[in-house]
Amino acid sequence: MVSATLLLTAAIAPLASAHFNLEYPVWRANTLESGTNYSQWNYPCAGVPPATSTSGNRTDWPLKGGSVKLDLHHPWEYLFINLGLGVNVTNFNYTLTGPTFWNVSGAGTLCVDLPLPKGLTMSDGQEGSIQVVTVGASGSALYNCADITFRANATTLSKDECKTDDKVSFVQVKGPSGNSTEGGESADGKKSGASLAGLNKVALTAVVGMTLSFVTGMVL
Ligand SMILES: *[C@@H]1O[C@H](CO)[C@@H](O)[C@H](O)[C@H]1NC(C)=O
Ligand SMILES: *[C@@H]1O[C@H](CO)[C@@H](O)[C@H](O)[C@H]1NC(C)=O
Ligand SMILES: *[C@@H]1O[C@H](CO)[C@@H](O)[C@H](O)[C@H]1NC(C)=O
Ligand SMILES: *[C@@H]1O[C@H](CO)[C@@H](O)[C@H](O)[C@H]1NC(C)=O
Ligand SMILES: *[C@@H]1O[C@H](CO)[C@@H](O)[C@H](O)[C@H]1NC(C)=O
Ligand SMILES: *[C@@H]1O[C@H](CO)[C@@H](O)[C@H](O)[C@H]1NC(C)=O
Ligand SMILES: *[C@@H]1O[C@H](CO)[C@@H](O)[C@H](O)[C@H]1NC(C)=O
Ligand SMILES: [Cu+2]
Repeated sequence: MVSATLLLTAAIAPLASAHFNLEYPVWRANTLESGTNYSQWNYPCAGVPPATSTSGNRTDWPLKGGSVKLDLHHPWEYLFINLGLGVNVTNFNYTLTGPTFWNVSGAGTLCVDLPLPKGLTMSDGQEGSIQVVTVGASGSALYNCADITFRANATTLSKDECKTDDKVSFVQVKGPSGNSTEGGESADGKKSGASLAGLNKVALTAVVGMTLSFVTGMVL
């Protein structure tokens, strides 16, 4: 007779080892938990409704952009982090991983400070949602969302709270034109602007360690 523990472990293991956690800002719901109807396969937010004034959580996020912390479980994936504005977002039409998306290698914690796209100015109290999409080699996508309120008094996570594991790294994936100029200024921190623009002109493929540029470049 096979023990109940073994059966349970076998049933849970694929779930626990797959998909991803959105650790910060706090996700709408734990979409890895069993016994819910949520599924990370479901566009746009795993089937989880947005926070309202009476239910769900909203994280205060800085006006110029903030931290996003993920726990990734796959050997690698493509990553899109998008922003939509409003209380009940249906259109996640700003990219925070622009101009395209990232190729992330290694399972573990990825934590980045993401500036808002150039020209997007938020005011205190405005609401929005962050959508994180990971895409596998076959094109299948997983979704999680977090609801935020832009706040003048909010800060990014501290360096201690926001650490990317050594084994986790990412590169910006090159766009079809091979040209990043269009919308390529998403990292609009004053200090990093020049170096990123320079990189964009050369090649976008291997901006490894961009995390550092973001961290040092953000003026918040
Ligand atoms: C939302 O916040 C409440 C209160 O702090 C907490 O108990 C709950 O776990 C949070 N929900 C999620 C999905 O983290
Ligand atoms: C999941 O959906 C089914 C069918 O609509 C429903 O009966 C059930 O109560 C839902 N479960 C939860 C936890 O919401
Ligand atoms: C959000 O908008 C969608 C689409 O318009 C609608 O179906 C849904 O009921 C809305 N949810 C809330 C909480 O207002
Ligand atoms: C994004 O969508 C919102 C809501 O649909 C709209 O107001 C805004 O103009 C859009 N922005 C861009 C850059 O498409
Ligand atoms: C992304 O990285 C994976 C693993 O290193 C690699 O197999 C894949 O070809 C990469 N994709 C692109 C578009 O560079
Ligand atoms: C920031 O301001 C908001 C609204 O004024 C307030 O609710 C919140 O407690 C403040 N947070 C901090 C960290 O001061
Ligand atoms: C790249 O962008 C520059 C500046 O906008 C433009 O002059 C050039 O034609 C573009 N090249 C390609 C291959 O799209
Ligand atoms: Cu998975």
